[in-house]
Amino acid sequence: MIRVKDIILKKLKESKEDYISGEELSSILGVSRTAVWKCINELKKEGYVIDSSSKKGYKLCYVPDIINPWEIKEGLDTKIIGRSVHCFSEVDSTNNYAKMLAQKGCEDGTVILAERQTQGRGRLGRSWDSMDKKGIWMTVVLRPAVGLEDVQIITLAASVAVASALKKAMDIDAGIKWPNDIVLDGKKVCGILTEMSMEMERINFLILGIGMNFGHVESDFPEEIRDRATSLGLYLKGKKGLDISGFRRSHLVRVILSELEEVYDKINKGKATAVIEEWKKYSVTLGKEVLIKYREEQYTGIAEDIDQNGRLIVKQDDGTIREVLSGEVSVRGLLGYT
Ligand code: BTX
Repeated sequence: MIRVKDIILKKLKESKEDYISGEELSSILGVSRTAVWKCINELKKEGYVIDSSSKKGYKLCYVPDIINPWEIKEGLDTKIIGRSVHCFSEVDSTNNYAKMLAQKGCEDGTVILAERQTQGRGRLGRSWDSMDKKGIWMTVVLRPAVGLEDVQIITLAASVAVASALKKAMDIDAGIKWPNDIVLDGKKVCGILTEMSMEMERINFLILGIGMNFGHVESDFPEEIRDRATSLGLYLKGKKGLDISGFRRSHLVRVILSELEEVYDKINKGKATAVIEEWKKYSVTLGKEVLIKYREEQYTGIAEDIDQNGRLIVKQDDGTIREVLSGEVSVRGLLGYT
């Protein structure tokens, strides 16, 4: 539902350098000038800087880095992903909310974002630290037109979309640790959690949860993950001397959604091989020594390739070839595995 506040924001943005009077806003919207004034105050509380002049009206001077549907949708060039965007200041987990919406039949490409998650989830029941306003905590509901065998490819595709968005939006060269951890200088900056609902042997929907650390300083991370986690802010500062305040989460979200739509389209059109080739370009796994843990078993080997279904092909020291579809994969030199 489009709210009066959202329309006021849109009008202020359209006016750019000019003031727009309270009278004009109230007549466009069909609400009282007091209602307009209340909305302006709400926007100010959210961090928008709006100059108010009794003679000239209102002018937008500064847009904060906040997550709301207008900021996300403004300039979004996708057809499917992000047609519907839901934003919250707090949820338990955007994946949980997405699942609930998907079960109610929400459309393909619905996006859920939150400023903070109280129970952000990682894989295998682990937790995902989701600090208030410091990251992109986002889930996309997908209803792919492919079979179960391609689910893994969609997981890989999501990491390709994120890595290529980082390059396009922020000129950051990220790597992908199989299957879909995004790493910078050997530390995790983004994790992806894919969950699935099946019906009669076919995919009902996929829930693609993306957690990107954006503005964290080192002390924002819990001590136990500090040596393995990083944020875009930390990376930019250390690597390029840049301040993250020059970037907007909403812009990065848009570019991720746009890149995601591109790979999603390829998969739906049966072009999974192209996605796999792209994944290989970003890989920081292939050619490295890996430690695989799957249930009670544990072994090491060299990650040689990924196959057309997205399985990691590992060659053990004795020459045995193993195909890894799930389980815990540590890559020597990354995320604390030495
Ligand atoms: P994972 O199981 O690969 O990673 C979880 C592990 O990573 C944790 O056990 C911890 O060691 C470490 N960790 C926890 N929080 C962070 C963090 N912020 N940065 C770096 N390392 C961390 C990866 O799971 C999948 C994460 C998906 C998160 C998204 S956020 C939006 C969506 N909603 C939700 O609940 N989960 C997904």
